[in-house]
Amino acid sequence: MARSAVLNVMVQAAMKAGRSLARDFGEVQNLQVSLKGPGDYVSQADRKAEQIIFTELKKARPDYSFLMEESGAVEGSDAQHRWIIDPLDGTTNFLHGIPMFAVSIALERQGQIVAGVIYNPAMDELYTAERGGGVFLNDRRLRVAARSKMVDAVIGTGIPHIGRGHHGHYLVELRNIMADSAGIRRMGAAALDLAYVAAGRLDGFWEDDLQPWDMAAGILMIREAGGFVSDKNGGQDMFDTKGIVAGNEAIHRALMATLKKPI
Ligand code: 2AM
Ligand code: CA
Ligand code: CA
Ligand code: CA
Repeated sequence: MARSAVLNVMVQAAMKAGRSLARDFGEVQNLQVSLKGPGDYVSQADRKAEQIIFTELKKARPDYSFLMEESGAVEGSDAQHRWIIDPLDGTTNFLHGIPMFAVSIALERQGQIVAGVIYNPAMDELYTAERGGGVFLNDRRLRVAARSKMVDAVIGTGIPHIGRGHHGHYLVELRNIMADSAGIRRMGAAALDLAYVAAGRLDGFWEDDLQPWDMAAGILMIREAGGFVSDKNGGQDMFDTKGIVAGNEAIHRALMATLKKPI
């Protein structure tokens, strides 16, 4: 399927930032690193990638607004359109030489996510989605996995640093998913995890404490792959509640039920 002009702009920006990340990944030991919060590191590589994306998108659509992990919100004259950007999802992996990291860019129009790109330069995997147009990994159209039983399902999650204070019910949830599923994966890059749900690699995913830039592109991808995404209450308020549950229809329903179980 042909990409729209705006999706092409996003792909160019993500790949240019991805090439910068790939170069820095080759010499991570030389990067300056600082700690922003509990378990939340940032490096020159994150900032450089964000600057590349900002410059590319600003050039192509000068009026649009921005929400970026490292630089925050930048209001444009067009408040109806907003880019939501994670320049490097999986910074901890990146800094440890683990090739599970990605660039994530989403476009929101009037509060609705209409396009998304996630690019893992280490594996050269480019995920693209447009609302109503499906989701692709490189040139291949994606569908969520067909497995319908939790006992067969591999479920992704992110384990929050206890110092972030949002973990609440998390250890109980972890225990119950350990009991009900075929296995749990913790890969350390939330945007990629969501892309993996869209690709049918993970049957489901849940996490409690994510930011819009971790989720925006991946949410669209899962929907376009025929999957279900909700917040922890079953609503669509993922950005404000920070929680997300995803899978095909059956696994999403089963995950919601397991996540509500007591110990
Ligand atoms: P990041 O690498 O872009 O910071 C790792 O636990 C996963 O959770 C990554 O996708 C990471 O994104 C994300 N994450 C979201 N909020 C975080 C936080 N406050 N601290 C660390 N990782 C966070
Ligand atoms: Ca971060
Ligand atoms: Ca992130
Ligand atoms: Ca990041």
